[in-house]
Amino acid sequence: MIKNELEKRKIPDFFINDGKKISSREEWESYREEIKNQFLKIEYGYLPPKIEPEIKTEDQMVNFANKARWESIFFTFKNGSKAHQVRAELVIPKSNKRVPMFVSIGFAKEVPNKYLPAEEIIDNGFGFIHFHYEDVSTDNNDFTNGLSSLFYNEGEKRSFSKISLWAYMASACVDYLYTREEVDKENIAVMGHSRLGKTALLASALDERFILTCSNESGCCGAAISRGKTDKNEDIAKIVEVFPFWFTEDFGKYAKNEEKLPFDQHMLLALIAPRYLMIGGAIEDVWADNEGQALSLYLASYAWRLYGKNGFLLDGERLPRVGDILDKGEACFHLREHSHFLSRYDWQVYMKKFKEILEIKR
Ligand code: GTR
Repeated sequence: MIKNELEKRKIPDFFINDGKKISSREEWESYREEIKNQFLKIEYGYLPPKIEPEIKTEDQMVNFANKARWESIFFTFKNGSKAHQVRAELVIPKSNKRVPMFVSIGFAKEVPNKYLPAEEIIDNGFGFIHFHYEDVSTDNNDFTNGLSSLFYNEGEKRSFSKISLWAYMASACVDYLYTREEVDKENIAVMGHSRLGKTALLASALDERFILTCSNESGCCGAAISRGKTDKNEDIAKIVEVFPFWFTEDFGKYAKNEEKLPFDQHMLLALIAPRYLMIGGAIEDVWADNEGQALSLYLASYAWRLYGKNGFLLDGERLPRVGDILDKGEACFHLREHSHFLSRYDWQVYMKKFKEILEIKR
């Protein structure tokens, strides 16, 4: 039962400002800036200052049986004497209507790739802009390469992290999509898996132009609650040991000290309200803490209710079971069979919801 699990985790109520429970949309909207700032300051670091990139495009001949147009987009960011180029792939199905899009933050450059079923996405009526996260900055402790090198001064404490840099690029993609007339600007989603699922959540919490956030198996420091982990789950101590560069330099002080955090991860999800949010889990992915992800959605739903919406609609008061697709509300969770992966099945669940969103808005 959800209630028992919540008691075990001992999660304070964070929908409280100055000792008073937040009870209206207006109160929440003024308080949410403070919550946002805490996540940036304590956990993920700030996004670097915005730079208008120079854009070059190049047509690709591969066009998915002429169903879509494919262009490579080169974003050149410049800061003083330093410059860095990130390449993204833009694929837009040919249509006489504006096309809803995914911003895909990916583990590989290639299109398609094992996590990006390009043709299936097109056939479902969606386009995408896809970039390889390590093209932005490498997934390690080196802050002197890539986009990071434009803002990083060696020896100084850094104000950003790898996750905040990747989120920065996701928003730069939206800026670019806004310049394209084929794009349905009201219907842009962000998609990320695992560490990039954490990135997708941060990107969307900060950028309200994303109507839908798909965060697949983001787990620890993503969708899952940080308090009350078991030995089998990843926790802050384990994550900062291996991946300190995903976070601020000081985040490690909350290792085995989670109760001192002035928030928990559900507040990050709450920042996405009242927009649509989909969280995915896999039953064998115990590391990511599926219960913690579901509890997080459950608690975050308070923010959706402030907008007169439902948030997460559970099936009774029980925790999700394998096979569940709990996608009736604005905040959704599905728990599939097997292990950690961004599968075709996950994409299908997310695309089905995206289509429903388009229907509702019509
Ligand atoms: C794991 C990490 C997780 C998750 C995953 C991934 O090793 O501990 O937090 O993000 O990597 O990104 O594949």
